[in-house]
Amino acid sequence: NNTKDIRLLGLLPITGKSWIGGGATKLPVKLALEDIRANGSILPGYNITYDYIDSQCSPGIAVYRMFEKLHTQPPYHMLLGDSCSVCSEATSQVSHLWNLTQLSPGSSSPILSDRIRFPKYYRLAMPDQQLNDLRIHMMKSLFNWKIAATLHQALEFFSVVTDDFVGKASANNITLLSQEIFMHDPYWRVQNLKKHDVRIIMTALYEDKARSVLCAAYKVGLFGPKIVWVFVGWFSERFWLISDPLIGCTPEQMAQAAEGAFLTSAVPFNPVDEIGVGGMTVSRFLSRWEVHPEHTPDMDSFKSSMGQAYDHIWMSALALDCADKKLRSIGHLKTIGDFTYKDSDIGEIVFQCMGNQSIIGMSGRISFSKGGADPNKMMLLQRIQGAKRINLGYYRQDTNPKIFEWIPGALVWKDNKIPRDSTLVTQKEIRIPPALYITICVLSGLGIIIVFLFLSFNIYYRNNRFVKLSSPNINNVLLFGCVLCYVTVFIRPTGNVTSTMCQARVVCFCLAFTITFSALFSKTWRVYRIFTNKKLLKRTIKDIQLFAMIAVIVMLLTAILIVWQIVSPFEVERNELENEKNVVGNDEEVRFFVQTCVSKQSTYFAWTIYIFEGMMLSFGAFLAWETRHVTIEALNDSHQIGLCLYNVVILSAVALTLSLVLEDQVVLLYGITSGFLIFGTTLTQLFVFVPKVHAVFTKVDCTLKGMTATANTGQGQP
Ligand code: ABU
Repeated sequence: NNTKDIRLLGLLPITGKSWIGGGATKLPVKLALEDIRANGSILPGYNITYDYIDSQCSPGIAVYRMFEKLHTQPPYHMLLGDSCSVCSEATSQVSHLWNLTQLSPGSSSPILSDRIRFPKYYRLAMPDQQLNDLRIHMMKSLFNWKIAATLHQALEFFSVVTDDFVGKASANNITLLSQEIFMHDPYWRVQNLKKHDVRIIMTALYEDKARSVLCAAYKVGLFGPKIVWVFVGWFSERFWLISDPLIGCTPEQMAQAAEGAFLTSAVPFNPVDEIGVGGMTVSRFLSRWEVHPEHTPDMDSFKSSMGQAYDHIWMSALALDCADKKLRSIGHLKTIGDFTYKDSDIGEIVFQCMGNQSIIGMSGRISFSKGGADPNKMMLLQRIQGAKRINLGYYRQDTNPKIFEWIPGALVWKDNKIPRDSTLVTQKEIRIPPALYITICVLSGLGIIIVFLFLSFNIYYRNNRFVKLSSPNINNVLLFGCVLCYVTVFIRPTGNVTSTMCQARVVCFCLAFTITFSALFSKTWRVYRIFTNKKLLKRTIKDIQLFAMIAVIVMLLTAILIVWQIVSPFEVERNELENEKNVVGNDEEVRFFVQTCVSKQSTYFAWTIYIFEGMMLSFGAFLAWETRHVTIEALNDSHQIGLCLYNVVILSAVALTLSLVLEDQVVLLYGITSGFLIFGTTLTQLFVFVPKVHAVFTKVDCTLKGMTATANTGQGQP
């Protein structure tokens, strides 16, 4: 028996954590070997055999066990595997030193395309960075998502995939809110994603880490219909339900966290129902696999790897057959069966033959582009819906432009709502409600009518002795101040405000207050001057002097206001109201803001005005106190001034306190301050004018004869 063995060595991740589909690939390998042997035309005169090691998806173990095998005789003719990229990377950096060609059925790390680092390496899997095209298409064209985040395991494999996504995202105007990397426990990275309020998360990791991520997502609350996790589709069929006591989540919790996640992968089987190697269609292949006595239900978890596993045996047999024929055709002293690890020329021929293979496999049409094995495959989009993986559609790279073909009715959103890439925030300005504004304006208007009634009274009875004695001209100035007070409330503090309106409101109010009280106090000053200085009893203090006094006070105030607006003019500022949010509908939020008047130095100038007005009020209080015994009712307003002061101090104190407490409640604040202003102004004019009206209509005697004039000068009675 001269039959020589053609020996294939498989590197299978059978046990371990990251990906353990190697065991399940033994059955399609067996089917392929049977079919090749039965074919008869491939490697005639040779007996093709397959041996394997369990790499445990661990680079160290893969290299160690491969070395052990390669140091035993007879030599292997080709290395097959690993299906874990980390093992493929480690082994294929050295396997070429044995002059071995290495073919992996399932490694998908992009870096494996590097011919300098991995000189004799081929793979049937599409590199994962190509899946980014589908992910970008899904975001941009399918769901109109423009904001995402990335999370990847700290391995070169996943860093390169993520870098590729970052570049493509940037080119497509997709904003990445956060890019998280983790080595062992992803909890804090997931927590960080939650803090960034991300919705769409592109992951690049092994499936054991995917479980840790989903468990962390459950713990931090980053799951549910608003959250979209995107994983690779080469994970085992129900990867999220595989129990792992180390991660600390129940299957129910994992199911909740995984629900709605998307999965992207290359299409695992030939989408065309055509006869391929082995003389079978995909459906025939799958039915053979399913009914095989060695088939077990747990193999179904890795069904998507079965086509590639079958095909890679065929590819290796065909490449070795090609090399054997080539050796014979060039009259080489050796055949493929005589290969030793020192035969670099034979190794190179095998490598070239592999690169030239082209088959219709169970996983699709396979051929290697120049320089690598990166087939352009159709891609599959899946989603976890109802705790099952559902195929949603295919991304066709063979069309120009590339298109996505939906499987009708497959995609079912919760409540028929597509999740958003971020909360849809609508900004709404808080304005004074028309009803409140109109009410305030009507009340203010009524106040102005009262002002005009008192003005008419003053004019009509200007020759009445009582009215004459009460300084009607100064009273008219006071009434003018009251009108300005009423006008102030017409200028709204929020809603389409301009800096001019801001200025107008402050100027109007300050002038109103100053004119009203300076007019009131100027009259009292006249009484004070007359009754505290006996020489003046025979002299009159003319109205013009009082006007001058009012003018000086008003000019001083005006000077402060002018300097204020020069140094630090009012600007309209938009204030977001953090506590005022309304969550509505499908992840929509209404955030409220107010437009308010601000001046950077307002504290200093406001306090200057408070002190100025305070001094004026204090002086007025002093005059009222000093003239309290002057009982000429027509002449002396000291009692009314007392009431006005009491009124204004109480109202101002309450208004100031409320304005601090209700800083954000602009509407309430406007209502209260306007109410106080109208109330205070009305009371002031009523206090001042009602006694006069009453005196005129009841004909009070106001001749000097009937009067007692005493003033507390501190020197006893006059
Ligand atoms: N067949 C699973 C792919 C995983 C990897 O490339 O490591």
